[in-house]
Amino acid sequence: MRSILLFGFLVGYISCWETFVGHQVFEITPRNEEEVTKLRQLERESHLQLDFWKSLTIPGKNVHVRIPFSSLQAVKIFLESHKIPYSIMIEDVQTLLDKEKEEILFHQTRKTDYSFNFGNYHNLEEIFQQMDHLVEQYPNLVSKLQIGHSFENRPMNVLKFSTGGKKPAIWLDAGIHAREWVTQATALWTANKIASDYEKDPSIKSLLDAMDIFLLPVTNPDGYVFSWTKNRMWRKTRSKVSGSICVGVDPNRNWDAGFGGPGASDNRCSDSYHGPSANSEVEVKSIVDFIKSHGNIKAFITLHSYSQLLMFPYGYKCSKTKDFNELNQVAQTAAENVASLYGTKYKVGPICSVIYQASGGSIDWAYDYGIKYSFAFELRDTGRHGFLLPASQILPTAEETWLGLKTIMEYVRDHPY
Ligand code: INF
Ligand code: ZN
Repeated sequence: MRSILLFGFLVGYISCWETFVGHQVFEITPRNEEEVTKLRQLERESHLQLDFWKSLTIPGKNVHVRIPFSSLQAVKIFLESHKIPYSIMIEDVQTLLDKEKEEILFHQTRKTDYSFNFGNYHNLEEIFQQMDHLVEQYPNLVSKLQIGHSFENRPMNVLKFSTGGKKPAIWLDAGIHAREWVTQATALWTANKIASDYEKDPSIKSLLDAMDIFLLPVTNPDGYVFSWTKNRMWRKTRSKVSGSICVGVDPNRNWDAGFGGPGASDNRCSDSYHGPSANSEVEVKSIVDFIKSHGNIKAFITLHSYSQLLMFPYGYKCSKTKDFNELNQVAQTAAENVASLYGTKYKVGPICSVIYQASGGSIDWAYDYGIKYSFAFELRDTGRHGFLLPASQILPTAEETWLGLKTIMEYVRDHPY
């Protein structure tokens, strides 16, 4: 065991690949306010380098936290001495990473001609190639537009689905958080679904008769590349400011909606750092500018993972929106339709009550800007694999998610405002 660990560290060190050998993910459920307070103390110990996959909120709600090998003893002793119950959800994160890599390679070597395997994970270059390929295959329906560029100058490539003319439109984005790989994969599958089934599926035809769809599969391209090449657990952008050793801003805390309020961090090293100012991230600014200049976006849908949730505003405050009843009804129906395929259960509600108060989120900005139908999905799973969802689950995830997306889009089509 020891030599394996040592080997892992060395390989990681030499290749400058972040290694996760011996890292475990704990599920912890604080039972009362004291235990929550104790866990808040633990969270503040930055030297432990804890990565909260699922944040600490209130008593009774579970927390998922990735713990580096070197902090395991300290965390166990802390939890046990305060009698806070926990269980090990993932025994060794690196084992899951190795499996993921193996699965990617396995699918690649079985490839014969040019075919794109939507049931596998793909790097940024492959995703961009496939987007171009879709435009070539379906030139009358699909086009590509670049709405801006990332901090490291990668294009923000959007697919536009339109039968012509300028119609009211749906915005759909994925991968604002780099490590949530099933979202970029689901977005790409969805793009292919819309394009390839347009002729044979009357429900898609009827959607596109009334509306255009804009789809951004990789909202955070720099982070995505980084998650493929250096650190699989990367979440933020890759923007740098002078005077800090820490890189990146949480792009889902950077929107101009309660910016800098509760549920965002002003610590540059935090994974939920809100950034120096609203829209400081060029990726966020590009989308905001695009939405404003389009002027007729009727729905704003964003894909995250994991937790199986379908949420609507608000996150920056915990009061209900005036559209609560309608949004809740739409989301409930969408969630039922998601579950109808494989039984995957989603929880539905406003961000603040379903997860936690979180400021600067995209759908809050969209809603306050006037886009009534603003929703955030958190796709599979509920923690068994977390961000490291096996590639074998991409297709079922995308298929069931499509049923939810379609529910929302059809509702928007039938309820013009
Ligand atoms: N979760 C939330 C986050 O950004 C989801 C969320 C959505 C918060 C919308 C606020 C607004 O922290 C994740 N997990 O990123 O995927
Ligand atoms: Zn996310």
